[in-house]
Amino acid sequence: MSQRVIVRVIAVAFVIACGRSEPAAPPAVEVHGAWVRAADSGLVTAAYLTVVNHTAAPVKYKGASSPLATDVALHETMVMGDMVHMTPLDTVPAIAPGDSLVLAEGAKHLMVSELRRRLSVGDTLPLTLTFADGRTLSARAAVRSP
Ligand SMILES: [Cu+2]
Repeated sequence: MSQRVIVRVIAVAFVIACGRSEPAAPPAVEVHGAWVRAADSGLVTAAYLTVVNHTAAPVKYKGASSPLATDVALHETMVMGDMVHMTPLDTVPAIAPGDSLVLAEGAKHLMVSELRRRLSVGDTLPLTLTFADGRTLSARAAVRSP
């Protein structure tokens, strides 16, 4: 191969590399469908959402917080006969690759304590989720009627 051809091959490779538009990297861990029940200032409410793990490694939920609440804790609702109990969950299993952590009515949920202001329908509640690997995720939960 002559010197000239090599230069040309390199130039073409350079053009291809630069001309290719970088595809948007898929979000590694995503929050879907976050919503929270409307409630008055000072009260307790519940938030629901789904965390989807798109990474190749398990992701472990650690905690959540909101600037509009004193405390945000993971709870589980359990129905025993006609009694409904809620228990704080200190730990949940890691979310496997491709799997989700689903927080839904009558099941796991985020207990949002002592709202610093009223949450009205149409409003949003900012939430920050933290994970064991140090990753944090921001979400805005849409306020829905109770
Ligand atoms: Cu609860």
